[in-house]
Amino acid sequence: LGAALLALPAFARPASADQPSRQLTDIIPIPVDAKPNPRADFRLDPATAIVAGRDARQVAGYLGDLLRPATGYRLPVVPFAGGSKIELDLGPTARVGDQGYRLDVTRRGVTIRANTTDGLFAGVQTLRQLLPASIESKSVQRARWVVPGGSITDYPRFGYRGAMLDVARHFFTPDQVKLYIDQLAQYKINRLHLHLADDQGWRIEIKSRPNLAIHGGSTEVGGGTGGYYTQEQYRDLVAYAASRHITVIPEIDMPGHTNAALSSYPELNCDGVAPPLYTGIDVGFSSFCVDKDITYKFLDDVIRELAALTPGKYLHIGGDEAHATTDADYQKFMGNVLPIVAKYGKLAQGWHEIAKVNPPVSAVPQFWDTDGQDDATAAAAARGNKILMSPANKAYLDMQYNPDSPLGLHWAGYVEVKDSYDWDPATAVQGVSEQQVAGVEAPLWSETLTNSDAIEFMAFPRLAGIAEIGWSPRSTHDWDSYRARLAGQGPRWVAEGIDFYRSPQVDWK
Ligand code: TNX
Repeated sequence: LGAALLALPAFARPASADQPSRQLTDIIPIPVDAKPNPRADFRLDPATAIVAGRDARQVAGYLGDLLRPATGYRLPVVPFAGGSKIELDLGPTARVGDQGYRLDVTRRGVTIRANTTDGLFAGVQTLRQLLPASIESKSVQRARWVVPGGSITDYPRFGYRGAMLDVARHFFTPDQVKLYIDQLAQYKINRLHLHLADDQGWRIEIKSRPNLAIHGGSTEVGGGTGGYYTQEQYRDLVAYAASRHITVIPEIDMPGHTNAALSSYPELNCDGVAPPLYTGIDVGFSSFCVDKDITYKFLDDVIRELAALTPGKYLHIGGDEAHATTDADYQKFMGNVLPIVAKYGKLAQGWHEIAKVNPPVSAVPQFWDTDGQDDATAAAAARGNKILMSPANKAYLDMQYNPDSPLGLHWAGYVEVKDSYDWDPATAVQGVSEQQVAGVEAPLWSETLTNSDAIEFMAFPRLAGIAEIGWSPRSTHDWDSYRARLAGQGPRWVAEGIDFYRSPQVDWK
């Protein structure tokens, strides 16, 4: 009987245990182009090797580390192999640009091709999702590790697909940040914006201004002991992110959101008196002293040290909710600070309020409002600035899902899974079209969040939707398709230990 069945064409055979548990398009973000070939499924076996040249070895090592725990296979990384293999091939690849990849699955193996290691890494994330969910398990699983046959050609809609973590309102340890980095990477997020300073805490060691971390980092919302990253820890975090093909963008918020700094150095205050540390959650009450030269000497020190720690091109200078700074002072302040950023070889990112000061066209205003309208942002786009999209009522991961959500805020409304998926960056802000959009970012503010479970509950599932909006073509946008694919992520998150929100809008598997 077995032989007779095998004589039938594949589509006529009954579902065999070797059939893949997934379709080629059953992934998030959904790929640009997929051509299934049901006769070309590939099954990983104990003899499969990972083939990579020297330039691809880092990604190959990451892939091996990903697949070994659940399969229990050796999966050696080798320069050549004749038999069953997953091959990472760095070289000229048509259509996919500098972040995309091509993935081919045949009976004999999987090949991922890309122009860059970023592209190979993105392809690895796709391969990961094409395997059964139990691949995410940290212990050996009995499963048939079948990858569906066919080809994928895939590349992102936007170059910038980010997440922000607020480590100022509550401090998160380097290990907690690394865990989040690993979670982000699987959805092809390639920027991590770290909100390193706010009224409640200063979280990065500045050697020329030690009291910022020692005093300014000594508490957090609710009065806990806070914390900060030494420069060594911070460099290690940046390197860890880079190993996941994620660039860190550090933010020092200014001129508002600065109570922790003002409390650390009395001379930064116009009246020379340091305010006490702050552990509440109000915004808009603090400001650097715009008229004092010492303010800019201080910021020169901070920006110089931060720039030296930052391999990425951008520093984020905040600029939001400066309610305690007059408009004229805001103009003057940013007029002094933007040249300091340039002096240390960096480009500026800022919240969209910086659009008011007519910043250089290289500066990236980050739109966070809820009404899709800001004349200064539209004017900046018209002058040539790229705009980063983080509309709070769509992209803010710290908004409650509904009135019963145990964590989060709701000043921008309740944001259910469908709300966070239901928008288009190209029409999110009046006067800012597709070509003027740098990308998308999902900020996670931490007034109400104190640990990784809380981060996960707010980020998952909404982060996956923001990632898809940033990566997949507009033409693929479809709630029913997304919702079905999202359901399939549930078992993966369970296997990974991610404590996600089981939204009633999704029929979880
Ligand atoms: C507004 S939106 C802020 C943050 C808060 C957040 C809470 C923006 C740029 N600033 O200071 O943490 O709301 O959702």
